[in-house]
Amino acid sequence: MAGVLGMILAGGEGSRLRPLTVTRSKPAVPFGGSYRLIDFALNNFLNADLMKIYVLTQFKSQSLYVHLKKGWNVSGITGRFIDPIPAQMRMGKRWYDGTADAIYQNLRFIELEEPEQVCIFGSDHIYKMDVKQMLNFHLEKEAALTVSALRMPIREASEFGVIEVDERGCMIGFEEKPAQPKAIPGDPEHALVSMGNYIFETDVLCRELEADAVNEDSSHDFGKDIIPKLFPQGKVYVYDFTTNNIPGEKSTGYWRDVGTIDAYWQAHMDLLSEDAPFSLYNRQWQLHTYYPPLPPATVLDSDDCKVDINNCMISAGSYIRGAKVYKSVLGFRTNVDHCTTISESVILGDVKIGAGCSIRRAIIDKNVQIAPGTMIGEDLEEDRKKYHVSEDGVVVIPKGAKIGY
Ligand code: ADQ
Ligand code: ADP
Repeated sequence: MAGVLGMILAGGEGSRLRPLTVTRSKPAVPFGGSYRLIDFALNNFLNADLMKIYVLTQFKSQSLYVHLKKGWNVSGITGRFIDPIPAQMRMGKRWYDGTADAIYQNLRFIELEEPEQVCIFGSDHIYKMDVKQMLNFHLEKEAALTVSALRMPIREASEFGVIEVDERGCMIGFEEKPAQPKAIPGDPEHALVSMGNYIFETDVLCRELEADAVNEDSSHDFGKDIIPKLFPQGKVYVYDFTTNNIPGEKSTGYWRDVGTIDAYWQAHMDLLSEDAPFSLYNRQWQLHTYYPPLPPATVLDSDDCKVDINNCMISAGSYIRGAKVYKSVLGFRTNVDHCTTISESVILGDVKIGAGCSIRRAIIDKNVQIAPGTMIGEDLEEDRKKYHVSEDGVVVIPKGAKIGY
């Protein structure tokens, strides 16, 4: 992987994930108790031994910076780096337009590294992919660009780039977020969609970005502009994600776009489901992250309530006394007091929940304090007056809120 450079697009605003993205960019959103969304993309590179990575940030990047500095610092090891690049207005007084412009404004860093291939990956999905296998496919095909893809139910495909492919895996059609997605031939229920991960030959990338930059009709986006222009030249190939093998696992093709509150909540419930399609426990594919210096979680009875916990993930530093917690993910330093019941909820951490509360189908952001006796998720009509409630009825308590005080 010596001649390969990784560029991670981590500037996503994540407007559909509000209020979780009010203070932080989407890749910095905590996930699964101890991780942040960007960790999954970074681990895909780390586990493939690709360790020259630039992380391109734009919106509200401070907590992402802190996470990278504390958890992903590889400085001092020759030939390895994970360096955040802030948006610096190198090409004039403007932020990045689209994703292609984000790379174009940083072409200088690619030129300095002189890689043969550049892997441009998004950072807001939950999945495991051995990037080396995708690179081998790219090299075998002698592709100019390889795009990874998977089958998606056709009713959801309008949110993605929809691909047509020939029997050799060569791309013969591409439409970014079409209103009427084309089905896979012989499979009317599914479309083949782009995962937003690209491996480019460096010379092709530089050539296409230079040409795109002076095209006034372009929105400077890979999906909208670069791929539609490049694929008719016959050198863009499509990598079937379901052929990617993760050591120690059967391929499930698990890939989740957690772009909405409901998808984010559901991906957590997936972690807790029987026969979970996404495992955090594979020792052959360790999921690295920043882990704060905290004691193990403590769970104990109180004088008046027996603690009862089932099907939960509880992060370090948590303290649960006499509470009942079911099918929930609790982040670092979650403190739950006696006679409180929590179910089907996601707690991001640094949260204090008083005694006698009832919390159902909720997402509770960091630094929240909930007063004793508070009900959340019991009466959605009431909750809607005070909190953000998703389409599927998940209540979200924003970062730093003091509820019931
Ligand atoms: P979108 O889901 O619309 O489509 P987009 O908003 O372009 O994705 O974001 C892609 C990645 O780039 C994300 O990781 C995001 O955080 C990051 N990003 C967005 N704007 C950025 C900016 N200005 N600077 C830096 N990073 C930025 C894309 C493709 C589709 C494909 C889906 C898969 O265009 O074809 O199907 O991803 O989710
Ligand atoms: P997160 O909620 O994403 O975990 P933290 O509370 O851990 O964020 O903060 C991480 C870093 O981001 C800290 O350095 C903090 O000072 C900074 N930070 C948090 N919120 C904001 C904000 N609204 N504006 C600027 N910096 C912030």
